[in-house]
Amino acid sequence: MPITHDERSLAVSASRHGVPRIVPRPDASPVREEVLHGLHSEPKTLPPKLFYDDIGAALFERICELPEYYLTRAELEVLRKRAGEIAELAGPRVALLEYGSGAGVKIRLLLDALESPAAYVPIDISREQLGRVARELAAEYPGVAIRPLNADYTLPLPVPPLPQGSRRVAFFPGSTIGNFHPMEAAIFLGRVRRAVGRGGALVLGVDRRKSAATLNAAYDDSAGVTAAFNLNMLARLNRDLHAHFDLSTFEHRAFFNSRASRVEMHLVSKVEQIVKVAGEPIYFDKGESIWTESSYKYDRARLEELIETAGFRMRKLWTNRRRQFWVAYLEAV
Ligand code: AVI
Repeated sequence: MPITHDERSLAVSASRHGVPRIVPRPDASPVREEVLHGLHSEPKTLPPKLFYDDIGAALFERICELPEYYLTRAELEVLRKRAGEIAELAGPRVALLEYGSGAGVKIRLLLDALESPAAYVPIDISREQLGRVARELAAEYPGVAIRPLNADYTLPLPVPPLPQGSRRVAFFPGSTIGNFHPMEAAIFLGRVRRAVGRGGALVLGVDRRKSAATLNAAYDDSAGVTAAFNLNMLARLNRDLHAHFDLSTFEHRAFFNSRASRVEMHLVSKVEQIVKVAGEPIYFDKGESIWTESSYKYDRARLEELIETAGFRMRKLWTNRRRQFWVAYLEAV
């Protein structure tokens, strides 16, 4: 699972006899330079895409079921209620592109509601999960061309050829847009805008700004699953990048930064120490942290600003009963 890719490391699938195939990539290890650059920065950082090796992807599935982590349930509530409206807006024979397809739960709601969907392109960095989901969907939806793309979707990527004349509708659920800095979010959505083209659309999930207490609990759950998810990043570096992190000397910390409107996740060193990473010594003060993730929370004004900057127009904005989460239907302008 790469954290960056080039043309060679992109694994584009070919569908043969309806069975999606993922072409093996030559390089599946995290990129040393990006990790070392982050660990030599001030403050120290690691990119959140490193969370999602196979263990991290499984831990994230568990997070989505935690009582404190309301995001997934709130979004599913909206998608279940509005799938028919989304299908009406999208029209027939749509080619769906999902950025970060994960376990493939939400897409089934759209595939079931859409009229004769033509194609589905799941894009994900977790290769094992992508292959499994693509195979399952190919069996369940034999009329839909499944074209999995094993890639880091935060970077520019080539979209595989799709059925002629089909409208492209992108799907970016889960409020993963919140994991981008707002400026990067606009650049990323601008790329999505270009991928869907004129007449295309985007179904976007966005977490709403809310009380610090609710947000802090969602990112520091009582069962410690989010802590395990965060610490797995170091375990992964030990496995894949010959790092020597002693996980018992780091602790998970998550809090809502109200001024920046984001939840921050950090791994804090409990002791002064030097850790060897890919052959290089990294010095940690006691209490020094590695910033592993930001999760920006949007109010209406900020969301509209983001959407407009990226070249979309808001056609519909739905929320769940408890008004925690938005699903937006955006049209490319
Ligand atoms: C994937 N992403 C939207 C999650 C979030 O809420 O920012 C990742 C996550 N991090 C901790 N818990 C969940």
